[in-house]
Amino acid sequence: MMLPSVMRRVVGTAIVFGVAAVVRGDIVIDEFSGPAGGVGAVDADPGLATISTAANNVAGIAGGWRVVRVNRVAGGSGAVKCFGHIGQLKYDQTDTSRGVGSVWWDGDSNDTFGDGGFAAVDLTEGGANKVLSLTKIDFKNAVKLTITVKTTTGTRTYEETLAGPPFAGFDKNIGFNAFTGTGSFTSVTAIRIAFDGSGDPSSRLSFDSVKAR
Ligand SMILES: [Ca+2]
Ligand SMILES: [Ca+2]
Repeated sequence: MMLPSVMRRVVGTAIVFGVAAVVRGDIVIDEFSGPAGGVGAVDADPGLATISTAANNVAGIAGGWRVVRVNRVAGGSGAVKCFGHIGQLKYDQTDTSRGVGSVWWDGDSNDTFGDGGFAAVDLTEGGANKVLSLTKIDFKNAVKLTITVKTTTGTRTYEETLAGPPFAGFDKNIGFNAFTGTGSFTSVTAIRIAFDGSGDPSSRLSFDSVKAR
């Protein structure tokens, strides 16, 4: 277990994880606003065993660490990339490469998701928040999303394939009650958003922030 980290609120004052919420407002998991000069994950090798992982230590995000990880698995001639420090989370398959990727927050910088976890936080803010929101989504063609939320009482997951012509600029709000599995959003310790574009070399996905609201 890592040291408690700080989540920033759009409305209200910053609090330490685990402290009872007093002020209602969005809870920001990550707005991808830094760090300046941060690094992303880039994998140009179509082999399954070659994977790229990058971690950034960022004040104010969930657990203090953001990890991005990509694996180019086939296709094309380019790299599969995932960047999270450029004002958005961007997953891209250049030159028709195919791959999978993910971004996660679990309180440490290693390449394993969910081995640790940050101090439990109530994403519902006592029931005021109902959804996990990916803001200003921009995607092209088919990308399967798998969101995993670890809690002190179990793991919840949500899956959806975004498919179709390019879409841009909408907020995707996913109700906490749409996640299957066991566990309460009142005691969240780690979050991962995985992308699978392996079936569509022309797919890409980006969004500006992840929030509970
Ligand atoms: Ca690879
Ligand atoms: Ca970890």
